[in-house]
Amino acid sequence: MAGWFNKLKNGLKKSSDKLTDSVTQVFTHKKLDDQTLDSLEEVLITADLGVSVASQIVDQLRDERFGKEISNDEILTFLAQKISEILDPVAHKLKIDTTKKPYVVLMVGVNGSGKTTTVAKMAKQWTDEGLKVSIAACDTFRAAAVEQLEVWGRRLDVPVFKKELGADAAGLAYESYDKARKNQDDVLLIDTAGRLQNNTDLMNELVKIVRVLRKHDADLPHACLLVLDATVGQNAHSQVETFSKMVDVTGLILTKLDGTAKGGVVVSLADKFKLPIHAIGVGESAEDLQPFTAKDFAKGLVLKNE
Ligand SMILES: Nc1nc2c(ncn2[C@@H]2O[C@H](COP(=O)(O)OP(=O)(O)OP(=O)(O)O)[C@@H](O)[C@H]2O)c(=O)[nH]1
Ligand SMILES: [Mg+2]
Repeated sequence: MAGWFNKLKNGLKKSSDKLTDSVTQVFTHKKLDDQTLDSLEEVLITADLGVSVASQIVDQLRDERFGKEISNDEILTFLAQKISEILDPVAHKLKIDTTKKPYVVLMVGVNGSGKTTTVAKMAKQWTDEGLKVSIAACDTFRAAAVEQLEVWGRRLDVPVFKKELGADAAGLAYESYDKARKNQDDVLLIDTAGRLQNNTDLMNELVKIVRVLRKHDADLPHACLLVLDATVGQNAHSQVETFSKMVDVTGLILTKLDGTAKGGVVVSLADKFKLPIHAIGVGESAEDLQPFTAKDFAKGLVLKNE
């Protein structure tokens, strides 16, 4: 766990440096006055925490400490605490109901957000935990996506269901469920093609995948995870809105937190949508996908040293 915290901390370095450096510039042995609070609010908005979170935090700080001296460390500790409180209600590891056989997890998101990589990482982690996993390679647009999953499938000894390029993704999802059920698999992970929010055809295809899966069972998919690339910052909000209109998004996965100064977006997403955040990615290898924990993330985002 200590190893993971360091990895998280290193991954969040860009976000954390940006935030702590700006906070430090605002608070240098100053009494907490209106001007300082305004500057802090601006810093938090610039760090992608969003207007609502920024004003909540500043209001609470005003209530508790207005007119008093406050040190840089105190302010950072206060921030970490408040951020942790906002994140805590949404930090849930995805719980697989192993009575389902298979528990169906549908992965959705815009192009390049990290769906296929995340499918591979989750397949590895669940296989390591002793679960029987299979994968439906329903991105039938890109041969590379299928190949990427087949490499993992061979490595993990996990079946990868596929069809020819250009095949109907919904049909493949439907048949994959049948196969996974016959195999008595614990989990069926369904990868899908990337689709931009404004691509109506592709968005409709996603709706079709869900509709066709539900011919098996109205509860399907058991989880629909929206994979968001944290480097897009506030654009992630419109991705949640658009995808939620088309399918019942049950949870979020945030990737590429290692390559961005926009890690604060996780806090604004948690505050606005209250959707569970199941895991975060801070790198490309399997162990770089980890359950999301509020306290660790808040500390990683705000505090320079443990
Ligand atoms: N640094 C970093 N890179 C990541 C992370 N997750 C995914 N990537 C990289 O992001 C790129 C895109 O990942 P994919 O998994 O192919 O994304 P996708 O959503 O399947 O893309 P499409 O199928 O084209 O929509 C790859 O180069 C991944 O290695 C992460 O947490 N950190
Ligand atoms: Mg993909």
